[in-house]
Amino acid sequence: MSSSSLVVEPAATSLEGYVGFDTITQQIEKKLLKRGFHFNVMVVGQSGLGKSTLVNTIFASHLIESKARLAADEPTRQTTEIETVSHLVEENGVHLRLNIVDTPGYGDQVNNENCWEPIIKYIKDQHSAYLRKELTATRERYIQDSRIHCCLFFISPTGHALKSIDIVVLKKLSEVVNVVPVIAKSDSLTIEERQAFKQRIKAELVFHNIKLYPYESDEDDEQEQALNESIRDLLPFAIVGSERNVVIDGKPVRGRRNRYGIINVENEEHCEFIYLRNFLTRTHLQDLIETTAQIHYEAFRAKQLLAIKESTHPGSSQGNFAVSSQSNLNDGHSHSIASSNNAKSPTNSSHAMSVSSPTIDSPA
Ligand SMILES: Nc1nc2c(ncn2[C@@H]2O[C@H](COP(=O)(O)OP(=O)(O)O)[C@@H](O)[C@H]2O)c(=O)[nH]1
Ligand SMILES: [Mg+2]
Repeated sequence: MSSSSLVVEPAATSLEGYVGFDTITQQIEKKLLKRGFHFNVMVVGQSGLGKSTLVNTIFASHLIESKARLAADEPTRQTTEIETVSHLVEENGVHLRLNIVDTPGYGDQVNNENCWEPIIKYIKDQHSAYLRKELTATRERYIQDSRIHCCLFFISPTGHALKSIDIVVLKKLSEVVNVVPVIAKSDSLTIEERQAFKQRIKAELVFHNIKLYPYESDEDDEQEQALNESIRDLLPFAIVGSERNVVIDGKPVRGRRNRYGIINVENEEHCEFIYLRNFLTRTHLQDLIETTAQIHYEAFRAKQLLAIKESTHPGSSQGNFAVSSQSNLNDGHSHSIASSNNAKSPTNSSHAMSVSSPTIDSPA
C-alpha cells in the first residue's frame, strides 16, 4: 500500500511463450458455478393484478400460488403481509436460487396511508442484516445475499394515469431498490390505449422526478448505453402473464383467450413480456445484482456507518451502536448492528474509506 511503484504506468510487454493466465476467466467461472447464484425479486401491486402469474410466466415454472380472491364477497387482506418463497432452479449447469418476495395486500384498502411501510422496512432490513454480517469479526467468506435485487411494480391497467398512491410508493421504493414498473394485464387495453397510457405514465415519472433502473452510468460503454436507453424507452413494460397454454398454429404457447382473440404472451406484437424477460434474465440479471450492492446497499451502508461514527465520537454520550435502519419510518423499530474489534475495512467501497475501521471498533 505504501509503495508508489504500482502506480506507475506499466510497460506493455509481449510474452515469449504461453503462460496460461488467460484461463483465469474459466477459473472464475468454475468457482462461481460451484457457488451458484442468488436472485431476489419482490413483487408489489394490488391483489389480482397478476403478480404471481407473471413471476411464474417469467421463470417458466410454478413458483408462487395465485391467491386471488375467488369471490367478490371474500374480505380483502387487512395488512400488507410479506411472504417469501425460495426455489432452486437450474439451467445448463447454472444453479440459481430464486427468492420471490410477495407483498399481497398492498394498496387494497380504502385507506392506503403508509401501506408501503412494511415493504420499505423489509428492504432495509435485508440491507441491515447484510451489514451486520459484514461487520462481524468472523465474517463468512461468502455472505448469503437476501437484499432485493429487483422490485417489479405492477400498475393497474386503468388507461388513465398513475394513482397518487403509486406515485408515492414508486418514489419511496426507487430510493432503496431497483424498481421495474410494468403495466399489468395489458391485454385489457387496446394497443393504442396502452401506448397513450404508457406515455402518460412516463410524463408523470419525469414530473415527479422518479429515477428508475437502469440508471445512467459513465462506466457503461456505447453499446450498454444504447441498450439501457432502449430499455428506458420501453418502461413501463406492458405485459400479459399466463400459466396456461393456448394452441396457435397447432403449437401450444403461453397465452390467454380474451374478447379480442388469442394473446400469445411471447409475441412482441401482442405485448412486451418478452422484452421484460430478456431484460431480467438475459441482459441485466448480473447488473441488477451489482447495482443493488454498489448503489442501494452502499448508500444504506455509508449512512449507517456514519451514524455509528457519530454515536461513538468522543463527546457523544452513548457508546453503543444501536442504529435505526428506519430513519424515515415511524414505527420506532431499530436494529442493533453488531460490530467487532477487528472488523476489516471493506474492500469494495469508496464511501467506506471515509468511515474506515477505527470508527467501527467495538466499545469495551
Ligand atoms: N387478463 C389477464 N388476466 C391475468 C393476467 N395475469 C393474471 N391474470 C389473472 O388474474 C387473476 C389474478 O392473478 P394473480 O397472479 O393471482 O394476481 P396477484 O394477486 O397479483 O398475484 C388470475 O385469475 C389470473 O389468471 C393477465 O396478464 N391478463
Ligand atoms: Mg399473488
